[in-house]
Amino acid sequence: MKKHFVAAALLGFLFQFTYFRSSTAKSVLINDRYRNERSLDSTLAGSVRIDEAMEHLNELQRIATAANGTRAAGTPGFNHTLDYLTNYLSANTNFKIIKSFFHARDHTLKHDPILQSSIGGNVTNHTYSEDLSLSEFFKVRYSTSVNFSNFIPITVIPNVGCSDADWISANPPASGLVALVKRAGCSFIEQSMLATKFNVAALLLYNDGTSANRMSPMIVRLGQNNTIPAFSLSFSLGERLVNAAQNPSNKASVRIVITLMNDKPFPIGNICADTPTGDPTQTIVIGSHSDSVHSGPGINDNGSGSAANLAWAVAVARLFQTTTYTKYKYRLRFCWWGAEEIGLLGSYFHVAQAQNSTVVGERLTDYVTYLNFDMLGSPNFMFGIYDGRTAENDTTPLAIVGSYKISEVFRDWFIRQNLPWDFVEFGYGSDYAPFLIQGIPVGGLYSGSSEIKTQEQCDRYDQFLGQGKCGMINVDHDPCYHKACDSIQNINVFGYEKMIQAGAYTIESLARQPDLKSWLYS
Ligand SMILES: *[C@@H]1O[C@H](CO)[C@@H](O)[C@H](O)[C@H]1NC(C)=O
Ligand SMILES: *[C@@H]1O[C@H](CO)[C@@H](O)[C@H](O)[C@H]1NC(C)=O
Ligand SMILES: *[C@@H]1O[C@H](CO)[C@@H](O)[C@H](O)[C@H]1NC(C)=O
Ligand SMILES: *[C@@H]1O[C@H](CO)[C@@H](O)[C@H](O)[C@H]1NC(C)=O
Ligand SMILES: *[C@@H]1O[C@H](CO)[C@@H](O)[C@H](O)[C@H]1NC(C)=O
Ligand SMILES: *[C@@H]1O[C@H](CO)[C@@H](O)[C@H](O)[C@H]1NC(C)=O
Ligand SMILES: *[C@@H]1O[C@H](CO)[C@@H](O)[C@H](O)[C@H]1NC(C)=O
Ligand SMILES: *[C@@H]1O[C@H](CO)[C@@H](O)[C@H](O)[C@H]1NC(C)=O
Ligand SMILES: CC(=O)N[C@H]1CO[C@H](CO)[C@@H](O)[C@@H]1O
Repeated sequence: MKKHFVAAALLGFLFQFTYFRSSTAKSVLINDRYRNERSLDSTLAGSVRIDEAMEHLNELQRIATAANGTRAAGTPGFNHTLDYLTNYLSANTNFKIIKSFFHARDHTLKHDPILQSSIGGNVTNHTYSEDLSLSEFFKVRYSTSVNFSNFIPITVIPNVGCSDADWISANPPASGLVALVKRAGCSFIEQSMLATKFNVAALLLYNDGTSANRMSPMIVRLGQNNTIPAFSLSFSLGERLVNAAQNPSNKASVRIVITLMNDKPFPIGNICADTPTGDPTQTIVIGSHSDSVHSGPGINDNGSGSAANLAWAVAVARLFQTTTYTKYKYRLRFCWWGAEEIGLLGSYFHVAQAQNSTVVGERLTDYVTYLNFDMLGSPNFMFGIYDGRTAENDTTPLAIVGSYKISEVFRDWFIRQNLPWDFVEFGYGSDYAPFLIQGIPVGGLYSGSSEIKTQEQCDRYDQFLGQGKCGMINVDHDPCYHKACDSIQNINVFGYEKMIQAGAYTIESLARQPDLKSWLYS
């Protein structure tokens, strides 16, 4: 018997939480320490085990450490993560495991890109910043890498570069030059496809300055199949270059350097595991993402969601093996999405696949609801619950009602457990987005990243948790968000355990609804 003791004194200032883990407990269906279902208001919450989730996180940390400190999509650490998830699921559940691969490109920059202009022999380095209001130019998603060995002349595309005629009349001709194109009525993708057709060396898209919010560089996303380098420019830089190019004696030209982590399309896997029982035409999907950013091991973001998802799946499988636990009326589908960090690619792909499908159980219409679990173990955590009402502009009114009902289920658990909670707004930041856009009610938990813990929040958490237990005021919920220090040390085990229990409670509550569809969609 291997016993081990984990003391998580997190960053030296947060909760201390100590627990035992006994590996023999694996053979026991529900060990006594966790059979406090009444006090947790849920059998599933009582049987899901934090020690198992921590074991998964330790494994993800080992995978990252052995693979250059990252589990980003396209790296060996990502593949090893998928292998770990599938092996664990096959060894510990009788769920049907589906792996589906798709190709994607990573547009993560290795370092800040460079744009230099030369006007009348004067060379200027233009300002790059991730803050658009400070930036003269900005990266473009799915631009290719490039390193100009010298300055290449600019040509200004007449009108707005939305038709062949505009490009044909460019003087000098665009071929081999850098094309400067204004934001227009047509899409950036259409402009980039014409630029490709006319063989440019690079494409500079600039804002049109028609209102105060059209001055800075734009967020531009080209097609995944794009083959040219591109930047977006502020209105003022665009204007300056256009004016300079008007006078041929200026020899207006630019030098561009863009270095991406991985320029080539590479295969990415999604994994889903289905309960063998339950109505497949009324499926509850539970998802988290399996990749990390390049810059770190991603143990909280979003290893904590992945590990919790695995712990729930195994807890459900274990309960289903008992005779006392009635199986759910609905099928559960646990999924781990690839490539969330480079644009929610895995979940979008899955939803697109489901929209195409005519196979019973695989169609989008078979999905009743989606629960998203991303960051759950933030060191300076909040008990964040997505507020369904804030989904208003991303979905249909019906899905808002259902999403808010799910928010209430989560909230009720925290209230019953005498724990604090916060409602947080849906953004566009995680894998719930493609489901919500399709009108599927979604819910989920979020322990916080780069928002700070406020005084008010801290006072409220202290009231419930005990004086001095709230964590750090005016400090980020996760100071290691997207950094190398997002390691196994970056998990608040107390907060993480509560989030895992809250998730289990909600999964079980939804799965036990006598008529989930009408409850959600009424
Ligand atoms: C590991 O990371 C370093 C620094 O980012 C990089 O130079 C090196 O090529 C990487 N090695 C592998 C095997 O990916
Ligand atoms: C990851 O796995 C896929 C599919 O098996 C494979 O094609 C790819 O080369 C692997 N990537 C790495 C970095 O090992
Ligand atoms: C180049 O820069 C110098 C010094 O700032 C300035 O005097 C000159 O007018 C500039 N030339 C052009 C063509 O902009
Ligand atoms: C401009 O950027 C280049 C490349 O990063 C650098 O070598 C050069 O010193 C910079 N020049 C100025 C004037 O900042
Ligand atoms: C770009 O190419 C030059 C040589 O032409 C080289 O010195 C420089 O390091 C390269 N820059 C990057 C970022 O690859
Ligand atoms: C490239 O992608 C864009 C947008 O995704 C699409 O409209 C276009 O048809 C694609 N082109 C090719 C040649 O596949
Ligand atoms: C959906 O179907 C279209 C048309 O058959 C196909 O081009 C596309 O690749 C499919 N998408 C997915 C995600 O399967
Ligand atoms: C959502 O839409 C409403 C009106 O339809 C608008 O007032 C609100 O600003 C929008 N919210 C966001 C975040 O776009
Ligand atoms: C819920 C949440 O915060 N998830 C994070 C996981 O990683 C993505 C990509 O970096 C973030 O945008 C999300 O905010």
